[in-house]
Amino acid sequence: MEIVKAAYVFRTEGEPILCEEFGHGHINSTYKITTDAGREYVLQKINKYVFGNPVQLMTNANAVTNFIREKSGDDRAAIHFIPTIDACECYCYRDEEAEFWRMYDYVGGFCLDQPETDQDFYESAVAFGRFQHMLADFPADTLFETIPEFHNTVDRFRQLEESIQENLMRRVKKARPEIEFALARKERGGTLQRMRESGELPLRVTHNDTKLNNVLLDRKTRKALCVLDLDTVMPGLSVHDFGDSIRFGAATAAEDAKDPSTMKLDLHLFEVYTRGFLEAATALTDREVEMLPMGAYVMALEVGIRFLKDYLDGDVYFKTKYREHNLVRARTQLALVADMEEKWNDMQRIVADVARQVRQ
Ligand code: GN1
Ligand code: MG
Repeated sequence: MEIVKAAYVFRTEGEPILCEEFGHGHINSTYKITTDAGREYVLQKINKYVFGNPVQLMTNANAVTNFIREKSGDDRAAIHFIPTIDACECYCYRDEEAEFWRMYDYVGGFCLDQPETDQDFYESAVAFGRFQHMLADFPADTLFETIPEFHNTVDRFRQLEESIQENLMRRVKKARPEIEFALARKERGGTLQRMRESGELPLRVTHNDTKLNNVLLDRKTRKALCVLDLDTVMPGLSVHDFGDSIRFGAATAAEDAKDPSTMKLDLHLFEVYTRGFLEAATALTDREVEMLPMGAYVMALEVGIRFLKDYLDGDVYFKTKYREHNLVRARTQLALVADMEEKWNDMQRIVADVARQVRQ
């Protein structure tokens, strides 16, 4: 494809000669740029609709990556943003259409949508657990809230109800079973938000998009190199970070699998992840550990209702490939919620057992 113009405003080593679409995130547009010096970079256009303030987003991302690199003394422990030619302080470029771009080093490695082996998933748990651990003494209150109320599930339900009322696209009828299923779980869905407000769960620096495909793995060793996608780094709850990983990676089907009956929680992978996460994130409180299963449950429910709301609104937030894509995603995610309800006692037992083995 033609080289995206923004590729030329960053201080790359060599001139851009190749531009390819890259990855399959739902939010930003991503390209891989190769230069005549043989260097490779990732170039991204930040989605303005989702992120109202890209400068704040980049300020967070820079602060966190610098902190991790300095603390670990390991240059590869976090991604490197590339400065712009005009040396913008926040390492981003605003083009004439007021679109924001950023670039970072492509360090090789690969990301997985589904774990191929237990070890892959374990590695991602260690990566996100380590992220949590490394940032335990980062001043969380200095970070911007890039998407206000991002994991406020109580507010997510309010927004869903608003969309049902508006019924903008006349899609409510079609989504009736999913709507009923979701609304019946509104009270339980608010559990963590209430614990956050009461201070029962501490505020942490969280990643907020801890899917397996946001962990970069080394091609040879398959060990975690670093975590990617720092757009949603903000103050939040550790159990949300844990939960997002589970709902995505310990699931037996893809997020948009068309047959919801194929979507289950894999208890074995749940245990694998719990182990890696608790081994690395040693500073969690007992209450946080106890609420890990609730983190998984609430995250599946929350993303389920976000897909559902977006379907009702006419697919304005998540990129879709076909008309019912968001409804399919919602249905499949809610099937995972139902399966977690079946497996609730097992989830709690596993967390308690692993915690006993790992935490002294
Ligand atoms: C979005 O674009 P991606 O896949 O990194 C979304 C997440 C959802 C996810 C669902 C900023 O992430 O919250 O869990 O889709 N990111 C944002 O697949 O809304
Ligand atoms: Mg993301």
